[in-house]
Amino acid sequence: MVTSDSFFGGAPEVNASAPGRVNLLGEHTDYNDGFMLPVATPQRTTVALSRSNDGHFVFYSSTLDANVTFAPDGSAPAGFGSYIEGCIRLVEAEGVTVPPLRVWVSTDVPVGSGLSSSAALEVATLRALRQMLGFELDDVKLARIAQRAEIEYARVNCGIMDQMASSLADESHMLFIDARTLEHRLAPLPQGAEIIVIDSGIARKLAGSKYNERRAECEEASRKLGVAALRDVTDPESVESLPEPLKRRARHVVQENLRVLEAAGGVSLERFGELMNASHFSLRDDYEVSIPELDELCALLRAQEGVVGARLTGAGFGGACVALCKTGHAQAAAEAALNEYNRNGRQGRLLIPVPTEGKENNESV
Ligand code: NG1
Ligand code: MG
Repeated sequence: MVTSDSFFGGAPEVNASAPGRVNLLGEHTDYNDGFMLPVATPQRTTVALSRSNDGHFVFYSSTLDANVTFAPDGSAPAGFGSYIEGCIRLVEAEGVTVPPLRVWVSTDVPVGSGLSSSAALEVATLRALRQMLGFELDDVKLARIAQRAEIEYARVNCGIMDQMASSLADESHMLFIDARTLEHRLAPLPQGAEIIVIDSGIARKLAGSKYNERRAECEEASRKLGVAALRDVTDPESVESLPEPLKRRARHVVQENLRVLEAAGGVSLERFGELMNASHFSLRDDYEVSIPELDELCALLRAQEGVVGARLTGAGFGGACVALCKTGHAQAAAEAALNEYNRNGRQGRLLIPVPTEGKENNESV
């Protein structure tokens, strides 16, 4: 593995970082112009930059131990380089001159677990570019450019939640986001709350196609209801007139937005847990994006002492579950749920609270 010092032959010119995110409530609402409540992860991605002296762009990922090199009029091959190249090209499109750069990336945000390592990479890259080149870019505009990098260069048709969260959230607050206006505010976590995130170990292979299918179903439901987006449904009963499966898809989105608005207004830890459970059942039964492993993992988490609610987080079809519990219970609850879940050869793993090496070695047996 190449260290930052050896990659740059000394210290880089600048260094910036950005977190991943875990969404506590408000799933499949961002592309419906709705509301959500993500929190920043303790895991972060760091991007270091220096001007290149051979006229080429060189990107190195210490996590993948891979690098890409290309000329200024060329482009990065598909992979981690396209996220970085997208950020550079879109900053250039804003009128900023970007010289050929050496870019070093390091992350402890798990890739492919639904904690949005891609948004962390985009936001950290844009922060590093802003710092090095000194252009004006507020944090909301930065999130928009990051989202465009993902859509146009990494070819993932994502909503705005991940990039807004990575750009503006912190670890000890929820970030309330209105995906239509991009209005946002930090809201305190329910009093006495601790977060648990466990990766189910099931990769989200179907996510691409089903994700887009759900987006299309929501658009069709909006058309039939005569609204611009499901966010605009004012009478929740009106969705019941839709044909199947649009009725259940729309019901999920409309009710999920109501749950977020209630939670963002400030509720007890117990009530927040109920809203998370309701979100999971709605994602399972109406939106149909859960899988048996996520249902089981959530049920195991709910059964632990101190846990008030659990749900799948992210798009579904695999990936992670998030739970809220009373302060002081997270470690024990997560370990107990994981031990049970992993009994039949499953590969579940704790993401939050972040396991320390020592703890993993000493306590997991
Ligand atoms: P995940 O599954 O965490 O990557 C995806 C979308 C979000 C949002 C959620 C569902 C991407 C990159 N992100 O998140 O914008 O729509 O699903 O709430 O596709
Ligand atoms: Mg992503």
